[in-house]
Amino acid sequence: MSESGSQARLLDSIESPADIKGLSLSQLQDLAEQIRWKIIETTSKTGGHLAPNLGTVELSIALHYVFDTPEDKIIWDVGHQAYTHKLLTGRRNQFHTLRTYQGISGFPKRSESPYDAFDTGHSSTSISAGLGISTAKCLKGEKHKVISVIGDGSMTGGMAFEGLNQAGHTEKDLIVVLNDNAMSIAPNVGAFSSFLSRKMTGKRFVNFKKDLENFIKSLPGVGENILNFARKSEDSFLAFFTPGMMFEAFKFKYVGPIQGHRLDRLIETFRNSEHLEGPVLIHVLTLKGKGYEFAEKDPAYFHGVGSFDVRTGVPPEKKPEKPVPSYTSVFGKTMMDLAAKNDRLFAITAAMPEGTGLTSFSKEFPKRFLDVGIAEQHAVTFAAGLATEGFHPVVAIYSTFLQRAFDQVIHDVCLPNLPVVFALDRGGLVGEDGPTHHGQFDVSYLRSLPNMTIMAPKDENELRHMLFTALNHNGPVAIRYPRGNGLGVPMDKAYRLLPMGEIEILKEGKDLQVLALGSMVHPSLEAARILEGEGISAGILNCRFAKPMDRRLADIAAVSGRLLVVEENVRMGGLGSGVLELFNDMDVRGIRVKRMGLPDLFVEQGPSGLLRKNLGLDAEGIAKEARDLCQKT
Ligand SMILES: Cc1ncc(C[n+]2csc(CCOP(=O)(O)OP(=O)(O)O)c2C)c(N)n1
Repeated sequence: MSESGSQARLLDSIESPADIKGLSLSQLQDLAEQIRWKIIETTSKTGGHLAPNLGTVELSIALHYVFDTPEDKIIWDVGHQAYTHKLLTGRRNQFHTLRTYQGISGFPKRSESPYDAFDTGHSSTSISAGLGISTAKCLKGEKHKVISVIGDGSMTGGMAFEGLNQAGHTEKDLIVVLNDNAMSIAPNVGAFSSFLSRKMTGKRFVNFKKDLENFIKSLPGVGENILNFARKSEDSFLAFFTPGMMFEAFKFKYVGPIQGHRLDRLIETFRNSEHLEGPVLIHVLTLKGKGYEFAEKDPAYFHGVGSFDVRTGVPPEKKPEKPVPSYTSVFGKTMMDLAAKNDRLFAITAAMPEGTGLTSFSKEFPKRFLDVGIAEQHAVTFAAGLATEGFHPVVAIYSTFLQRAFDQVIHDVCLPNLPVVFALDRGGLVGEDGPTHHGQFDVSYLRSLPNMTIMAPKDENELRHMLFTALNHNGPVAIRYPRGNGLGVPMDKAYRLLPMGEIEILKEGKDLQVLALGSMVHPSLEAARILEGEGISAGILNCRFAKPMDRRLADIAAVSGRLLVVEENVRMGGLGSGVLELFNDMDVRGIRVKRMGLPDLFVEQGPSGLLRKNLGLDAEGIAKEARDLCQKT
């Protein structure tokens, strides 16, 4: 595809959805092409959720064409597919700043625009939020429409069904648009997905159909008529008896499936739905990556990408001095290695096989791997069930998404003290996805749980030993590690059991001790080198375990009487708080403790390195705090 100069003018004239209301169908189609191009061009520089957005161009145009936003509310589930919505709602001129530091967000944000009805980033929330908005509007006597747009992947989250269940019960006005592209990030999974995409072929479907036909035939009076109607074509039979049936059971009026790249069909359907009362579900079929051949061919890769060359779809060539593996890939390889020796090891992901490094594992050990869909709560309790039968499940999950399963971690894993390992990828700042995705809180939210052990490796080699240690421990363990590449350290051949709860002393020091957790260990070592040049002798302690804590810490820190605690987690309730609690419980006196970590706010988006620097969580920042601590005491 390419963009001509005359085409560019149409998009350039759109300041708000009002500007598209008077356009003809062919102008709207031109606009769709221009928007596609703009999204490809921009994400090729900024990175972003390319494939999901290419699939929702026509859908977004049609919604804004028919409905009167911002009074009518559109809630985008996850919100990773809302770029067209952003372009149509006054953010065209800032679009080049997408996902950049201080630029516009990659997700809807109420503080960014009155057209963003709800802040999103985590999945499966749009039906509940839409229902809340609809209920409020009803109480206020307002008649505006509420539209929740949710993908088939996000529909696998239990919360979506909780919303459907309530919507059907209260019969509130709500339009749910199901954007069905048969993909989550990876191909969608589960029985619901088969239902939607009509994979009910072969023996199972034939049997199902036969049983259904016999049943319908037996209905006195009406059976034969229904059957004739349903038999008109195989297609209508399927449409009649599969997705529609299921949503109608939830008391939704089902409309569809609609071709999601046909603007005329979408517009007509949305117009008709405006007059329907109660909950309505419009089933729209789209193609993930539509219009960009590389994304159409590999929608999983282009789900969320870094920068790439538009002509080839390939990322710019970076020539590393030596290849450094990511923490994610080291985790994935270690899992394969350990699974080969331990037939009780079982790996679980919630719709992120690639993101958590488990794709190869899933191929090598298909019976001991499960992608549960976007269902973190289920993943945790499913793991707990496995553990009760002597298995050793590893739930590989991003730190930010485990938040959703907090009660399951407490009630189903920690309370019965089951040996479930949580591999928390992306612990700490994640960069351009911003506050919805930073792993800011895990140490705080896990530290208070009885039986829980929390580890954080200083490098990718230690991650391997931690996983090995965790799998030899008879209780819950969380290992949190950062997004991105490791440090390129040599990898030990043999696995080692790390002494539980023990600090590793990396460097002795007489002026102060720095207790660093995970990603903060190496910047602390660097800080020690800076300080050395100034005549300050800093001891560096690799904390390794945020829980249990090493009671020897009091003696180690007593050497200098100064302890600086550094972590990439919120200070509140984090490792530093743990140290203060420990010292208080032990009645330790005479040690000045200073805490460094993330502040008590949601950290913005931007390159992680820059964000850390701004927050003082780099070598310079640590050295500065160390200096202050030495001067003040
Ligand atoms: C609670 C939660 N878990 C995981 C994710 C990561 N995630 C973002 S988008 C996505 C897939 C969504 O699939 P779908 O709703 O079908 O949208 P599509 O990308 O296919 O358009 C996943 C798993 C998330 N955002 N929230």
